[in-house]
Amino acid sequence: MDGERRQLPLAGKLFEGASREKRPLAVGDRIVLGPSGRSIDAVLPRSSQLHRRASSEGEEQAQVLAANLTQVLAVASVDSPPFQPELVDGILAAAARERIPATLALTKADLDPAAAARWQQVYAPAGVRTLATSIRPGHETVAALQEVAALLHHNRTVVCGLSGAGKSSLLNAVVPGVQLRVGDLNHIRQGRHTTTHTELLPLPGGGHVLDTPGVRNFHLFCVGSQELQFLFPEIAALLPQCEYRSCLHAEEEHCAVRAALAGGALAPSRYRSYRTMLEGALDAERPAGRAGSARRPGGGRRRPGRR
Ligand SMILES: Nc1nc2c(ncn2[C@@H]2O[C@H](COP(=O)(O)OP(=O)(O)OP(=O)(O)O)[C@@H](O)[C@H]2O)c(=O)[nH]1
Ligand SMILES: [Mg+2]
Ligand SMILES: [Zn+2]
Repeated sequence: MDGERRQLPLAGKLFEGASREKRPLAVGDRIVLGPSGRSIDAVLPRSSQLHRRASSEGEEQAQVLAANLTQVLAVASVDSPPFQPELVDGILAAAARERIPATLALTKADLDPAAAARWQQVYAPAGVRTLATSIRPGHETVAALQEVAALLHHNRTVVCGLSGAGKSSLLNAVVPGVQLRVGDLNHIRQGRHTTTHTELLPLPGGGHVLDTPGVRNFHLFCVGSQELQFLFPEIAALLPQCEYRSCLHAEEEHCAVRAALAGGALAPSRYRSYRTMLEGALDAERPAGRAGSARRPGGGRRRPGRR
């Protein structure tokens, strides 16, 4: 609303009908005002969204963290708190699914530069650009911080990661004129968030960045077991070499993905994340009350010309 802040109620009809979303409106949504201009009448279709499975009980619902994005910046510290591959891989997979380009900022590189370099090697085969950053006075990674600033320019970027990873600190360092509240580590160790709601910040040179409260997990919402591998580009690239066309790279024989893992060409953490997500997807595909009855990995047709 051209920088104007207004608090408006949502029209009742936005709550009607069967929605699989926890809330009808997300940060970054474009809206239509009612005739009086005093309520939100409709939410326009989204060009993209970053969403995860809501942690509520009952029917599976989606929680939309941000809408209408051109970019995702996953933020994970190399230490304090420790790097959590499954969380990062969840964010990257959710972005891949929406075809939103994603970058990974490895923050607090000053605490463990070697770990930052190791994680960069893990994500290079996945086609994910990684930037090792530090904002600690005297240890600033000037070039990488400039790259983050350039990345944000003219984009609509959501910044997402664990609480205490340094998301707000990173934005304070790269966005001129921004002074977001930053947490102290004791506070964070007690499980408290510093950023408590998503903040949509206009950038001086154009574009927006959305600073979000930390997430503890990032489970994908409704991803099919066959679709999942395509959210892990380095795994999908090996599929043509697996014996079975429908290989899920779990227990199947002559699987190129498991061979790459055994040979050290595939990062164990990436494969672990894939398997955890695969189990979740297979569980969701099982008819209720028939545990273990969904199609198990290993079925399906062999490729022509193979034994
Ligand atoms: N050593 C070091 N500490 C950092 C760095 N960046 C951030 N920190 C510290 O990490 C702590 C958490 O930073 P925040 O920016 O509040 O983290 P956040 O990800 O925004 O946390 P939430 O808002 O709770 O999600 C603060 O104590 C920062 O000083 C860094 O590059 N190096
Ligand atoms: Mg924050
Ligand atoms: Zn396979």
